[in-house]
Amino acid sequence: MGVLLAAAPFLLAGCRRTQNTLAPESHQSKDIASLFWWMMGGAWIGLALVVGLLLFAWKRSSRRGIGRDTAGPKPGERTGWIVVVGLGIVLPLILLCTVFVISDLFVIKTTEAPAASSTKRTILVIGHQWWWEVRYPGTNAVTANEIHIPVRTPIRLEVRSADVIHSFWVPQLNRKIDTLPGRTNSIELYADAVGRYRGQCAEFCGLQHAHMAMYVFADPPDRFRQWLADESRPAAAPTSALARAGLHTFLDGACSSCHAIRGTSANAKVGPDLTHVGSRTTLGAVTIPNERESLSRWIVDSQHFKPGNEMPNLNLGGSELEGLVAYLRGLK
Ligand code: HEC
Ligand SMILES: [Cu+2]
Repeated sequence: MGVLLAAAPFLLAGCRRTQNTLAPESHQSKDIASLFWWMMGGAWIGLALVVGLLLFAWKRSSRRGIGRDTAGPKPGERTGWIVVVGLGIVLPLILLCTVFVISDLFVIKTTEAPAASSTKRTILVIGHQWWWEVRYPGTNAVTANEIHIPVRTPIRLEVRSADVIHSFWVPQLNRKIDTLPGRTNSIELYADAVGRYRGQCAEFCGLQHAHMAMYVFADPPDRFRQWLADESRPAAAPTSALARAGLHTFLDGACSSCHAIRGTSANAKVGPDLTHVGSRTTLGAVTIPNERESLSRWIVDSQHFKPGNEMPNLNLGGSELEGLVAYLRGLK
Protein backbone atom coordinates (compact mmCIF):
# COMPACT_ATOMS: atom_id res chain seq x y z
CA MET A 1 0.00 0.00 0.00
CA GLY A 2 2.79 2.40 0.99
CA VAL A 3 4.60 1.68 -2.25
CA LEU A 4 1.43 2.36 -4.22
CA LEU A 5 0.85 5.63 -2.42
CA ALA A 6 4.45 6.69 -2.93
CA ALA A 7 4.22 5.82 -6.62
CA ALA A 8 0.85 7.55 -7.12
CA PRO A 9 2.21 11.00 -8.07
CA PHE A 10 4.43 9.41 -10.72
CA LEU A 11 1.64 7.19 -12.05
CA LEU A 12 -0.68 10.18 -12.24
CA ALA A 13 2.02 12.34 -13.83
CA GLY A 14 2.34 9.61 -16.43
CA CYS A 15 -1.36 9.92 -17.21
CA ARG A 16 -1.24 13.63 -17.69
CA ARG A 17 0.08 13.99 -21.19
CA THR A 18 -0.77 10.72 -22.89
CA GLN A 19 -3.91 8.72 -23.49
CA ASN A 20 -5.86 10.31 -20.68
CA THR A 21 -9.58 10.91 -21.27
CA LEU A 22 -9.56 13.22 -18.27
CA ALA A 23 -6.98 15.57 -19.81
CA PRO A 24 -9.16 16.58 -22.76
CA GLU A 25 -7.73 18.65 -25.60
CA SER A 26 -10.84 19.10 -27.75
CA HIS A 27 -14.42 20.19 -27.13
CA GLN A 28 -15.58 16.60 -27.75
CA SER A 29 -13.32 15.15 -25.07
CA LYS A 30 -14.22 17.98 -22.72
CA ASP A 31 -17.90 17.04 -23.06
CA ILE A 32 -17.06 13.37 -22.50
CA ALA A 33 -14.96 14.23 -19.44
CA SER A 34 -17.64 16.42 -17.87
CA LEU A 35 -20.28 13.74 -18.50
CA PHE A 36 -17.94 11.35 -16.68
CA TRP A 37 -17.49 13.71 -13.70
CA TRP A 38 -21.25 14.35 -13.40
CA MET A 39 -21.96 10.61 -13.46
CA MET A 40 -19.14 9.99 -11.02
CA GLY A 41 -20.54 12.68 -8.66
CA GLY A 42 -24.03 11.21 -8.95
CA ALA A 43 -22.70 7.74 -8.23
CA TRP A 44 -20.93 8.93 -5.07
CA ILE A 45 -24.07 10.69 -3.84
CA GLY A 46 -26.06 7.52 -4.54
CA LEU A 47 -23.53 5.41 -2.68
CA ALA A 48 -23.54 7.81 0.28
CA LEU A 49 -27.34 7.66 0.36
CA VAL A 50 -27.46 3.87 0.34
CA VAL A 51 -24.75 3.54 2.98
CA GLY A 52 -26.49 6.19 5.09
CA LEU A 53 -29.82 4.33 4.91
CA LEU A 54 -28.12 1.05 5.74
CA LEU A 55 -26.48 2.57 8.81
CA PHE A 56 -29.77 4.17 9.83
CA ALA A 57 -31.67 0.86 9.52
CA TRP A 58 -28.92 -1.01 11.33
CA LYS A 59 -28.94 1.43 14.25
CA ARG A 60 -32.71 1.36 14.51
CA SER A 61 -32.99 -2.41 14.41
CA SER A 62 -30.23 -2.88 16.97
CA ARG A 63 -31.93 -0.36 19.25
CA ARG A 64 -35.24 -2.23 18.97
CA GLY A 65 -33.57 -5.63 19.10
CA ILE A 66 -34.08 -7.86 16.09
CA GLY A 67 -36.55 -10.70 16.32
CA ARG A 68 -38.06 -9.60 19.63
CA ASP A 69 -41.57 -8.96 18.28
CA THR A 70 -42.20 -11.10 15.21
CA ALA A 71 -45.99 -11.15 15.36
CA GLY A 72 -48.03 -8.80 13.11
CA PRO A 73 -46.92 -6.07 10.72
CA LYS A 74 -44.22 -3.86 12.14
CA PRO A 75 -44.81 -0.15 12.33
CA GLY A 76 -43.18 1.59 9.39
CA GLU A 77 -43.36 -1.44 7.05
CA ARG A 78 -45.56 0.47 4.61
CA THR A 79 -43.19 3.45 4.45
CA GLY A 80 -40.43 0.87 3.95
CA TRP A 81 -42.07 -0.26 0.72
CA ILE A 82 -42.63 3.29 -0.45
CA VAL A 83 -38.93 3.98 0.09
CA VAL A 84 -37.95 0.79 -1.76
CA VAL A 85 -40.15 1.55 -4.78
CA GLY A 86 -39.21 5.23 -4.81
CA LEU A 87 -35.48 5.03 -4.26
CA GLY A 88 -34.88 1.57 -5.70
CA ILE A 89 -36.94 1.66 -8.89
CA VAL A 90 -38.34 5.07 -9.80
CA LEU A 91 -35.26 7.14 -9.00
CA PRO A 92 -32.81 4.92 -10.92
CA LEU A 93 -35.19 4.89 -13.90
CA ILE A 94 -35.33 8.68 -13.94
CA LEU A 95 -31.54 8.97 -13.53
CA LEU A 96 -30.74 6.40 -16.23
CA CYS A 97 -33.15 8.04 -18.68
CA THR A 98 -31.60 11.45 -17.96
CA VAL A 99 -28.07 10.16 -18.52
CA PHE A 100 -29.19 8.40 -21.70
CA VAL A 101 -30.79 11.54 -23.10
CA ILE A 102 -27.84 13.76 -22.19
CA SER A 103 -25.23 11.40 -23.64
CA ASP A 104 -27.22 10.49 -26.73
CA LEU A 105 -28.62 13.87 -27.69
CA PHE A 106 -25.78 16.13 -26.62
CA VAL A 107 -22.44 14.42 -26.03
CA ILE A 108 -22.54 11.87 -28.85
CA LYS A 109 -23.80 14.58 -31.24
CA THR A 110 -20.72 16.72 -30.66
CA THR A 111 -18.40 13.78 -31.36
CA GLU A 112 -19.91 13.01 -34.76
CA ALA A 113 -18.12 13.72 -38.03
CA PRO A 114 -18.97 16.89 -39.95
CA ALA A 115 -20.71 16.07 -43.25
CA ALA A 116 -18.32 15.46 -46.13
CA SER A 117 -19.83 18.45 -47.96
CA SER A 118 -19.35 20.87 -45.07
CA THR A 119 -15.73 20.14 -44.22
CA LYS A 120 -12.59 21.00 -46.08
CA ARG A 121 -10.74 17.82 -45.25
CA THR A 122 -11.43 14.13 -44.90
CA ILE A 123 -8.77 11.71 -43.64
CA LEU A 124 -9.14 7.98 -44.22
CA VAL A 125 -7.62 5.55 -41.72
CA ILE A 126 -7.55 1.82 -42.44
CA GLY A 127 -6.81 -0.60 -39.61
CA HIS A 128 -4.46 -3.52 -40.41
CA GLN A 129 -3.06 -6.21 -38.16
CA TRP A 130 -1.14 -4.38 -36.60
CA TRP A 131 -0.74 -0.88 -37.96
CA TRP A 132 -2.77 2.05 -39.31
CA GLU A 133 -2.78 3.09 -42.96
CA VAL A 134 -3.48 6.83 -43.34
CA ARG A 135 -4.73 8.44 -46.56
CA TYR A 136 -5.58 12.01 -47.48
CA PRO A 137 -8.27 11.76 -50.20
CA GLY A 138 -7.75 14.33 -52.94
CA THR A 139 -3.96 14.09 -52.58
CA ASN A 140 -1.41 11.34 -53.20
CA ALA A 141 -0.29 11.29 -49.59
CA VAL A 142 -0.27 7.87 -47.93
CA THR A 143 1.43 7.28 -44.62
CA ALA A 144 1.22 5.03 -41.57
CA ASN A 145 0.58 5.37 -37.85
CA GLU A 146 1.35 9.11 -37.67
CA ILE A 147 -1.55 11.35 -38.60
CA HIS A 148 -1.05 15.07 -39.10
CA ILE A 149 -3.99 17.47 -38.83
CA PRO A 150 -4.24 21.25 -38.82
CA VAL A 151 -4.93 22.58 -35.31
CA ARG A 152 -8.42 23.94 -34.45
CA THR A 153 -9.89 22.63 -37.72
CA PRO A 154 -12.72 20.09 -37.77
CA ILE A 155 -11.61 17.05 -39.77
CA ARG A 156 -13.88 14.30 -41.00
CA LEU A 157 -12.14 11.03 -40.04
CA GLU A 158 -13.36 7.96 -41.90
CA VAL A 159 -12.21 4.56 -40.66
CA ARG A 160 -12.23 1.13 -42.31
CA SER A 161 -10.57 -2.21 -41.72
CA ALA A 162 -8.46 -4.36 -44.02
CA ASP A 163 -8.96 -7.46 -41.90
CA VAL A 164 -10.54 -7.78 -38.43
CA ILE A 165 -12.30 -5.34 -36.11
CA HIS A 166 -10.05 -2.66 -34.63
CA SER A 167 -10.98 0.48 -32.77
CA PHE A 168 -9.41 3.88 -33.32
CA TRP A 169 -9.04 5.81 -30.08
CA VAL A 170 -7.16 9.00 -29.22
CA PRO A 171 -8.55 9.64 -25.72
CA GLN A 172 -7.56 13.31 -25.50
CA LEU A 173 -9.36 14.13 -28.75
CA ASN A 174 -12.51 12.06 -29.07
CA ARG A 175 -14.36 8.83 -28.28
CA LYS A 176 -13.53 5.44 -29.76
CA ILE A 177 -14.65 4.52 -33.25
CA ASP A 178 -14.60 0.89 -34.40
CA THR A 179 -13.13 -0.07 -37.76
CA LEU A 180 -15.30 -2.81 -39.21
CA PRO A 181 -14.62 -4.95 -42.28
CA GLY A 182 -16.88 -3.87 -45.15
CA ARG A 183 -18.10 -0.71 -43.48
CA THR A 184 -16.96 2.90 -43.19
CA ASN A 185 -17.46 4.64 -39.85
CA SER A 186 -16.74 8.27 -39.16
CA ILE A 187 -15.99 10.66 -36.34
CA GLU A 188 -14.66 14.19 -35.96
CA LEU A 189 -10.95 14.69 -35.35
CA TYR A 190 -10.23 18.03 -33.73
CA ALA A 191 -7.49 19.40 -31.48
CA ASP A 192 -7.58 22.64 -29.48
CA ALA A 193 -3.82 22.98 -29.17
CA VAL A 194 -0.73 22.26 -31.22
CA GLY A 195 0.84 19.04 -29.98
CA ARG A 196 1.25 15.31 -30.24
CA TYR A 197 -1.57 13.04 -29.03
CA ARG A 198 -1.09 9.33 -28.54
CA GLY A 199 -3.78 6.87 -29.48
CA GLN A 200 -4.19 3.14 -29.36
CA CYS A 201 -6.21 0.33 -30.92
CA ALA A 202 -9.00 -0.23 -28.41
CA GLU A 203 -10.42 -3.54 -29.64
CA PHE A 204 -8.44 -6.74 -29.17
CA CYS A 205 -7.37 -7.71 -32.68
CA GLY A 206 -4.72 -10.39 -32.26
CA LEU A 207 -1.25 -11.06 -30.97
CA GLN A 208 0.25 -7.58 -31.45
CA HIS A 209 -2.86 -5.60 -30.48
CA ALA A 210 -0.89 -3.86 -27.71
CA HIS A 211 1.68 -2.69 -30.29
CA MET A 212 -0.88 -0.97 -32.46
CA ALA A 213 -0.63 2.64 -31.39
CA MET A 214 -0.68 5.89 -33.37
CA TYR A 215 0.18 9.55 -32.98
CA VAL A 216 -1.95 12.49 -34.02
CA PHE A 217 0.13 15.61 -34.59
CA ALA A 218 -1.88 18.82 -34.53
CA ASP A 219 0.22 21.33 -36.50
CA PRO A 220 -0.18 25.05 -37.16
CA PRO A 221 -2.09 25.31 -40.49
CA ASP A 222 0.86 26.42 -42.64
CA ARG A 223 3.14 23.71 -41.21
CA PHE A 224 0.39 21.18 -41.94
CA ARG A 225 0.04 22.39 -45.54
CA GLN A 226 3.79 22.04 -46.02
CA TRP A 227 3.79 18.56 -44.51
CA LEU A 228 0.92 17.44 -46.75
CA ALA A 229 2.61 18.84 -49.86
CA ASP A 230 5.82 16.97 -48.97
CA GLU A 231 3.97 13.71 -48.28
CA SER A 232 2.09 13.98 -51.61
CA ARG A 233 5.33 14.06 -53.62
CA PRO A 234 6.92 10.86 -54.94
CA ALA A 235 9.98 9.51 -53.11
CA ALA A 236 13.30 11.34 -53.22
CA ALA A 237 15.91 9.74 -55.49
CA PRO A 238 18.87 8.22 -53.64
CA THR A 239 21.85 10.59 -53.51
CA SER A 240 24.76 8.30 -52.59
CA ALA A 241 26.11 5.11 -54.16
CA LEU A 242 25.24 3.22 -50.95
CA ALA A 243 21.62 4.43 -51.03
CA ARG A 244 21.36 3.62 -54.76
CA ALA A 245 22.46 0.07 -53.97
CA GLY A 246 19.80 0.05 -51.21
CA LEU A 247 17.08 1.03 -53.70
CA HIS A 248 18.11 -1.92 -55.89
CA THR A 249 18.08 -4.34 -52.98
CA PHE A 250 14.60 -3.04 -52.13
CA LEU A 251 13.24 -3.43 -55.66
CA ASP A 252 14.92 -6.76 -56.46
CA GLY A 253 14.33 -8.39 -53.10
CA ALA A 254 11.26 -9.31 -51.12
CA CYS A 255 10.63 -5.79 -49.77
CA SER A 256 8.85 -4.62 -52.93
CA SER A 257 6.41 -7.53 -52.76
CA CYS A 258 4.86 -5.98 -49.65
CA HIS A 259 5.69 -2.27 -49.63
CA ALA A 260 5.05 0.67 -51.94
CA ILE A 261 7.46 3.52 -52.59
CA ARG A 262 5.77 6.00 -54.90
CA GLY A 263 7.97 6.98 -57.81
CA THR A 264 9.57 3.51 -58.00
CA SER A 265 8.18 0.23 -59.31
CA ALA A 266 7.37 -0.92 -55.75
CA ASN A 267 3.61 -0.64 -55.33
CA ALA A 268 2.52 -3.49 -53.04
CA LYS A 269 0.03 -2.83 -50.25
CA VAL A 270 0.65 -5.54 -47.66
CA GLY A 271 2.77 -3.32 -45.40
CA PRO A 272 2.99 0.45 -44.79
CA ASP A 273 3.74 2.84 -47.67
CA LEU A 274 7.41 3.77 -47.26
CA THR A 275 7.55 6.74 -49.67
CA HIS A 276 8.32 9.14 -46.81
CA VAL A 277 9.19 6.70 -44.05
CA GLY A 278 12.09 8.95 -43.02
CA SER A 279 9.63 11.69 -42.03
CA ARG A 280 8.03 9.56 -39.28
CA THR A 281 9.20 9.69 -35.67
CA THR A 282 8.47 6.02 -34.92
CA LEU A 283 8.24 2.65 -36.67
CA GLY A 284 6.04 -0.41 -36.21
CA ALA A 285 2.99 1.56 -34.98
CA VAL A 286 4.86 3.55 -32.31
CA THR A 287 6.78 0.49 -31.16
CA ILE A 288 10.35 1.74 -31.78
CA PRO A 289 11.92 5.15 -32.52
CA ASN A 290 12.73 5.85 -36.16
CA GLU A 291 16.51 5.97 -35.78
CA ARG A 292 19.33 4.42 -37.80
CA GLU A 293 20.06 1.62 -35.31
CA SER A 294 16.42 0.66 -34.61
CA LEU A 295 15.49 0.78 -38.33
CA SER A 296 18.37 -1.55 -39.09
CA ARG A 297 17.35 -3.93 -36.31
CA TRP A 298 13.72 -3.82 -37.46
CA ILE A 299 14.71 -4.87 -41.00
CA VAL A 300 16.86 -7.72 -39.68
CA ASP A 301 14.48 -8.92 -36.99
CA SER A 302 11.07 -7.22 -36.90
CA GLN A 303 9.78 -10.40 -35.26
CA HIS A 304 11.83 -9.53 -32.20
CA PHE A 305 9.91 -6.27 -31.71
CA LYS A 306 6.49 -7.53 -32.79
CA PRO A 307 6.37 -11.34 -32.70
CA GLY A 308 3.84 -12.66 -35.21
CA ASN A 309 3.68 -9.50 -37.33
CA GLU A 310 3.33 -9.87 -41.10
CA MET A 311 6.90 -8.88 -41.95
CA PRO A 312 9.22 -11.89 -42.09
CA ASN A 313 12.89 -11.88 -41.09
CA LEU A 314 14.78 -11.90 -44.39
CA ASN A 315 18.34 -12.80 -43.30
CA LEU A 316 19.84 -9.58 -44.54
CA GLY A 317 23.19 -8.25 -43.40
CA GLY A 318 26.40 -6.56 -44.44
CA SER A 319 26.37 -4.05 -47.26
CA GLU A 320 22.85 -4.99 -48.39
CA LEU A 321 21.47 -3.99 -45.03
CA GLU A 322 23.60 -0.83 -44.88
CA GLY A 323 22.36 0.20 -48.31
CA LEU A 324 18.70 -0.36 -47.39
CA VAL A 325 19.07 1.66 -44.22
CA ALA A 326 20.85 4.51 -46.05
CA TYR A 327 18.15 4.56 -48.73
CA LEU A 328 15.16 4.42 -46.33
CA ARG A 329 16.71 7.07 -44.02
CA GLY A 330 16.85 9.39 -47.05
CA LEU A 331 13.10 9.07 -47.76
CA LYS A 332 12.09 12.22 -45.91
C1 HEC B 1 5.55 -10.27 -46.36
C2 HEC B 1 5.44 -8.83 -46.39
C3 HEC B 1 6.62 -7.96 -46.07
C4 HEC B 1 7.90 -8.03 -46.56
C5 HEC B 1 8.49 -9.07 -47.52
C6 HEC B 1 8.61 -6.89 -46.01
N1 HEC B 1 7.79 -6.17 -45.19
FE1 HEC B 1 8.28 -4.51 -44.17
N2 HEC B 1 6.48 -4.53 -43.24
C7 HEC B 1 5.46 -5.42 -43.52
C8 HEC B 1 4.37 -5.16 -42.61
C9 HEC B 1 3.05 -5.89 -42.56
C10 HEC B 1 4.80 -4.09 -41.76
C11 HEC B 1 4.01 -3.49 -40.61
C12 HEC B 1 4.34 -4.27 -39.37
C13 HEC B 1 3.62 -3.77 -38.15
O1 HEC B 1 3.88 -2.64 -37.72
O2 HEC B 1 2.80 -4.53 -37.60
C14 HEC B 1 6.11 -3.73 -42.22
C15 HEC B 1 6.84 -2.66 -41.67
C16 HEC B 1 8.03 -2.20 -42.20
C17 HEC B 1 8.69 -0.99 -41.79
C18 HEC B 1 8.17 -0.02 -40.72
C19 HEC B 1 7.28 0.99 -41.39
C20 HEC B 1 6.52 1.87 -40.42
O3 HEC B 1 6.23 3.01 -40.76
O4 HEC B 1 6.21 1.41 -39.31
C21 HEC B 1 9.81 -0.85 -42.53
C22 HEC B 1 10.83 0.26 -42.48
C23 HEC B 1 9.87 -2.02 -43.41
N3 HEC B 1 8.76 -2.80 -43.18
C24 HEC B 1 10.88 -2.26 -44.32
C25 HEC B 1 10.98 -3.43 -45.08
C26 HEC B 1 12.13 -3.78 -45.85
C27 HEC B 1 13.36 -2.94 -46.03
C28 HEC B 1 11.87 -5.01 -46.41
C29 HEC B 1 12.79 -5.85 -47.27
C30 HEC B 1 14.05 -6.22 -46.69
C31 HEC B 1 10.55 -5.41 -45.96
N4 HEC B 1 10.04 -4.44 -45.15
C32 HEC B 1 9.92 -6.59 -46.30
C33 HEC B 1 5.45 -6.39 -44.49
C34 HEC B 1 6.57 -6.81 -45.20
CU1 LIG C 1 -6.21 -3.59 -33.16
